[in-house]
Amino acid sequence: ADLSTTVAGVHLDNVFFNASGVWCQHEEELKALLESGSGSLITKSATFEHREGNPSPRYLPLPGGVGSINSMGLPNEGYEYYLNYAKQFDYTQAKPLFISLSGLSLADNVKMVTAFVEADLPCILEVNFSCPNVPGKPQLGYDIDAMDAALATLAPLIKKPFGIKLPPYFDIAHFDQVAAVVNKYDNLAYVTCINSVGNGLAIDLDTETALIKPKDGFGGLGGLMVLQTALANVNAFYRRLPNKQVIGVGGVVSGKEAFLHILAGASAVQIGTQLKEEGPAMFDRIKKELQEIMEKKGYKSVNDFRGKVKTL
Ligand code: RRO
Repeated sequence: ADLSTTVAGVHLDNVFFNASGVWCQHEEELKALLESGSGSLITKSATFEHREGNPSPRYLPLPGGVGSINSMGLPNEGYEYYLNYAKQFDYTQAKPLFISLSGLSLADNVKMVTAFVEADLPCILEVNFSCPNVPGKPQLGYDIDAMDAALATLAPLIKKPFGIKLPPYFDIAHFDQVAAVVNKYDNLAYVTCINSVGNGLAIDLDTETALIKPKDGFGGLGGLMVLQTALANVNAFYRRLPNKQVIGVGGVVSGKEAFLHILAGASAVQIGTQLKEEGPAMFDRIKKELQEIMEKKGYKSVNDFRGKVKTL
């Protein structure tokens, strides 16, 4: 079966890539993604300056395989590192490069975007409006007017197709309001749904202690426990953004959840927690599993079932 797709005008040999933040802070990790079975790769969200991030422990898988909690706090090498990576990237090989930007202010996003635009590279920018883990910095995606103002500045600067990373929403009115903003910007080509479910608290029973150190133990939840929230967000935006695309992320551990994301409307599927736990060899396994499901069901390509979830 054909797992290829197109996002923001670029071709991916298969729908899978890493969720930004996982396996993508340093060149060695990005190299492993390039050599893996993924269809693409995206870099760790960049800030204007290098950041160490929050104190450790700051990421843990949760018992029982239900998912993970993280409060990384945006550790990254600073945008110039990723700009240099994008400049030396071999665009003749098969995988397109996505670059995630997460400025701590609109001014920082403007400076970073401007530098990438001036470099005139064929990579695709994904602006992260949803980091839940920087103390004192609320997620922009939960302030719809601020998000609109940021897009009003950034979309004309970027000019070509780009994407944004959204937090999960839990109310139909919010789906409507966010979609109305997103639909105002023609070159905003896709939304990536969802970032981690912000500010959960994982506690160990025996020690009666929070599992991670930053923010009194509060951190973003990912993995299987967020699957249905992710599917709802993918489908809500798929239905409301007829001229745009959705990248699905959240709760994908096997071919089955990837199939469900595509059925909900995803044009590509990113994987975070499971990639962190299993490593890049995961991509070959999950491609095989998705292919087996498609063959059993008689689907020849992902276009045959994308967005075709039935309702009662
Ligand atoms: O670095 C992080 O703490 C982080 C980011 Br920027 C994000 O967007 N989502 C997340 O779960 N962690």
